[in-house]
Parts: sequence; structure tokens; C-alpha cells
Amino acid sequence: MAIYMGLDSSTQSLTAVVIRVDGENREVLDQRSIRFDEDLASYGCQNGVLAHSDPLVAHSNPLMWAEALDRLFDVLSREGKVSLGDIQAIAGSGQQHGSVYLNSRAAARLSSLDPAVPLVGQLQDIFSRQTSPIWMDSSTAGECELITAAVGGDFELASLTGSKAFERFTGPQIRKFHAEDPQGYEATDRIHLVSSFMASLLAGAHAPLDPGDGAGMNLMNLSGKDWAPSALEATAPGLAEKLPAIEESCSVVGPLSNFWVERYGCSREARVICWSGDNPCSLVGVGLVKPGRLAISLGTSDTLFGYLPEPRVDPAMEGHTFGAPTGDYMSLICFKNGSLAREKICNGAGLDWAGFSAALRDTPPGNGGAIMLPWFEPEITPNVQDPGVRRYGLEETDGPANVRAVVEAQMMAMAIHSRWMGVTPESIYATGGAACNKEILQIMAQVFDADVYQFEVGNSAALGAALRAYHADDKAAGGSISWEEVIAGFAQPVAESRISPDPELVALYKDLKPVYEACEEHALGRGEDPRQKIEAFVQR
Ligand code: ADP
Ligand code: XUL
Repeated sequence: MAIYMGLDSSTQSLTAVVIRVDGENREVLDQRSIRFDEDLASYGCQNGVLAHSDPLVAHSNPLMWAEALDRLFDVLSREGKVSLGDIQAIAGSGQQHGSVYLNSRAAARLSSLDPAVPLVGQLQDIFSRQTSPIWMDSSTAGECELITAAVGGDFELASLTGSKAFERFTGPQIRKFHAEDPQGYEATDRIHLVSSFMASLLAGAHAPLDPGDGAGMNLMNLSGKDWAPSALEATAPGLAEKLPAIEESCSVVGPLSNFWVERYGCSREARVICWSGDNPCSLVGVGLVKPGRLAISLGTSDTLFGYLPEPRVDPAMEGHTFGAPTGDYMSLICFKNGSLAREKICNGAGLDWAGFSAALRDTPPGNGGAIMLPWFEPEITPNVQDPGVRRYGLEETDGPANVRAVVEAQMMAMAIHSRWMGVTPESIYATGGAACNKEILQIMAQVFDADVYQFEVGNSAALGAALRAYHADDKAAGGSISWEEVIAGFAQPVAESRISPDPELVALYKDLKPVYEACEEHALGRGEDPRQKIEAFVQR
């Protein structure tokens, strides 16, 4: 029998999923979250983000993430559902792209943490930058342009690193830091991703990062899975010495540090496994270890992703190719206006989630041609720098119609912008906080003409991390367990949760998608007035 822990340091919370593997008998022993806004309110974050006068800037506090880790172990050890001393290996998942800047004091401090004192107080002076830019930041358009020009264009950068330059990606963020605070940059000894920072706290030493998360930086050579000198040079001077090593997702960072052993009774032999990004971990957590299926995560961001045996470049360059924890690749598109956009519409209509679902049940599919582009925040896909919700034939005051409009828009945008992946899925695996909402998934099924499934464990990133811990631990012990064996009994969708599309509504959304696309093109200033198309849809 063996016990593994998966952690997910996401935008709004830190979650642990603990699993037990005993031959064919497999079970989830515990799931527990620390929510940043509620449980660590003194940091003053809203939805995990610090307030800032510039709407394009989104930073968070790395001390808050560290305190959440200490708190989570404390809660787990006090609740006693899991004997922390029995955990054999821990892996983790981090919100992607976010970066943590540490000075030269960090290495020694990490290796000598005092277990008698809370973690956070011991980390106060190890940062060369007090806050961390996260994936929601879109303030680096200028840096993206400069990096792109230096590397030789969008296509060159996308072919090299898996993505053209994106504002939230770590390279452009590092370039901005160097330009704005050269002394702070100079004082930086190590730039971690959220994932490798959290792994470093567990291992008590600077941890490497994996190709899954490394591909979200515009700095990694995707096929070689090592740093790309031309991209590093285009970003900031002396960057190579400041970056962690890139190692396989299944690499062992080291044993759990003395801090966790003494403070919470963890085992000295417990292995810390390399962390990865939340999307690569989710790929494993929903069992996508083979091609042909897609998953949609409805978390703070909405993402759509699938397994890829070989890297491929999105010709429109809106999408990304990341490394997958299996050693292969994954395709992904990301939408910033995901859960928080649904929440805004829900709150604006004076509803709770039950009311939101009721509005979806009570309004007609297709919304009588009323369309919303839900760009509350600057959008990633398509690139919208000038935020603001656009409505076509939709009154802002009509709460239920706005509820339907936001979900229909999100699902159609996902379908349209994922065409480059070349997958026509028969099944879609739904995960993330909003995947518990059957009415949302119903629209997903119609728009994609696919069966949609839910999972027992809603947090697929944390589950995927636990499964990665199992896989890596087996490998470290000389085993050669296959990914199919790893995921068996854990990452299977709940068969009874299947939501099937209604052919009549599939036909309706087939007609509505080009109308939505025309609205998008119009709103982006690239296409003509879509009113005629909307009218033709209404008349159909
Ligand atoms: P992350 O991991 O990115 O921090 P989660 O995957 O935990 O986020 O998702 C959190 C979101 O789930 C919340 O912001 C909320 O909007 C959404 N959510 C929770 N319950 C429901 C529901 N019943 N219907 C729709 N959305 C929901
Ligand atoms: C992916 C992305 C988000 C973050 C936060 O590219 O930016 O999905 O990983 O979840």
C-alpha cells in the first residue's frame, strides 16, 4: 500500500488531493483546500489577485502561497484523515506562467528552515521582487513585440518555444521587470515559476521545473526541452544563470525537507517530485494519456486541451503547445474571461449558481440571436487589449438572456479557436470549479456535438499531481509502470454523468457559430456589421 499527495497552487486556492494505491484497490483519501481570499484575507487579494491601479497588471503575493502550504499541512495533520507520515511522494501543480524572484539569501534559508516557527516569517527577506506577476497579467504587449522582433517573428518564436509571445508568459514578464527595476533584476539569483517555487519550499532547495510548465515561458526550446539561447538573449541579460534547470516531469527533486518532517511528522524518505503546470497536471488528472479526446477546464481560466504525440503550431498562433507530463506534448487554448465572467453575470443578475442554472434551463437555445462577447478583462483568445463587454441584440438589463449569452459565447469561442488542434472529439472531459454545473455542460455538449463527462474528483490538477507522484515514485524505485496503469481507477470519467448532445440543438449551434464568429470579427475591427447574419439566423 502506498499514499501519494498532489497539491495544486492555483489562482484562488491551494488544494491537496491524497490518494491510496493498494494493487487494484485505489481510493482518494482526502481533498482539502485553503482559499486565499477567505482563509488568508490579511493579504488583501480578490480572487487571488492583488489590487492594482493599472487594469492590465495582475500580481499576487508569493508569501501568501507559502503560508497556504504551511496552513494546509497544519489542517491535514490536525484533521487526521491522512497519516502524513505515510506519504511516500508529493508532486504538485501550479498556475502557469507566474514567476517568483528570489535573492541570493534564498538557497541557504530554504535549507535551514526552523520547524518550530511558521514558514512565512522565515521567508520575508528572500525575495528580490515582493510580488509575482501571474497569468492574468496582460501588461507586457511592448515586451512581446521586442522579443518577437529579436527572435525573428511570431512563427519563429512559436516554432521554437510552442507559442508566439503572450503577455502573461514569463519571458515578457521578466523583460519588463529588467526594464523597470534593473537593480531588482540584478539582485535576483533565481527566477522560479509558481510550480518550482512551491517545490523548492517542500524540498528545502532550489527545485528544477518541467517541460510542461517551462513551455509557458517563451524561453524553452520545445523539441529539445532545454533553454533556447536566442529567446533568453531576447529577454534579459544574464538570464541563463538565474533560471532553474529543466528536468523531466518524473524527476525527483529530493527528499522532503526537515521542516515538514519535524513540524508535521512527514517521512524523511518522502520524495518531492518535480511540479508542473496546472494544465499539464490536469491532462493526467482526466486521463488524457492518448490522442483523440479533449478536456475543458472551467476554472478561473477556461482552458481546452488535448494530448499530442508530436508538437504542432497553431497557424493562427492563438494556441499553445506545452510539454506533457508523459514526456509527449499537449495542445491548449486559454480564455481569461472564464469563471469570473460567469460570476459577474451571475451576480449582476442577482442570482446564485442555482438561479444561474435555472436561467440556462428557462431561456431558449440560441438566445433568439442575442450575442455577448464577454470581455470583462483583457482577453487572451482572441487577443483583446481593450476590455469591455460587447453585446449584439442583447439588453444588459435582461439577466436570464445575459446568463445564456455568456455561456453560449464561451463555448462557441472554445469551439472556434480550437479548430487548429484538428480533433473532432466524441467525448469531452469537463473539469474545474464550474464543471459541477450540468446546465453549462449541456451547452458544451450541443456546441461541440460531443458527449460530456464529469469526474469524481473536481480538481483534476491536484489529482493529476498525485498520480504523477505515484508514477515518479515507481520509476525512482526502479519500476516501469505504464500511464494506463497509473490512471486506472482514478482518472476515469463518471459513466452516469454523461451528457449527450441533442441533434436539433447541434444543428442550431452549427448555424450560430459563424454568427458568433462574425460578431467577434466585427468587435475586433476586422469584419463588417454582423446584423444581417444575426437576422438570417433568427429567421432560420
Ligand atoms: P482555480 O483552480 O482556477 O482557482 P477552480 O477550478 O477552483 O479555480 O474554480 C473556481 C470557480 O468555480 C469559481 O470562481 C466559481 O466561479 C466556479 N463555480 C463554483 N461552483 C459553480 C457552479 N455551481 N456553477 C458555475 N460555476 C461555479
Ligand atoms: C494557461 C493559463 C491558465 C493558468 C491558470 O496558459 O494561463 O490556465 O495556468 O490556471
